[in-house]
Amino acid sequence: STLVGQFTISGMTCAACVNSIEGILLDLVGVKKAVVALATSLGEVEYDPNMIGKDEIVTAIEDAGFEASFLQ
Ligand code: 9UX
Repeated sequence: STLVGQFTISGMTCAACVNSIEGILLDLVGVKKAVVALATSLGEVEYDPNMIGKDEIVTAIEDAGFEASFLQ
């Protein structure tokens, strides 16, 4: 199955941050798609909830030095 989740990210200051976070997310087992936007500070992931949860996704982003929280 697939869930879609949106999250806010703070700490992104240049375009390379976007590529970095997208790469980190796509490396996580269970994440199928990841899109991050610098201008809006928003991100969206498609993930398999049987393989990964929002908590692990947030932790991966925060381990890279950013703050993240899911909208719902
Ligand atoms: Mo730009 Mo982001 O030099 O982690 S890559 S600030």
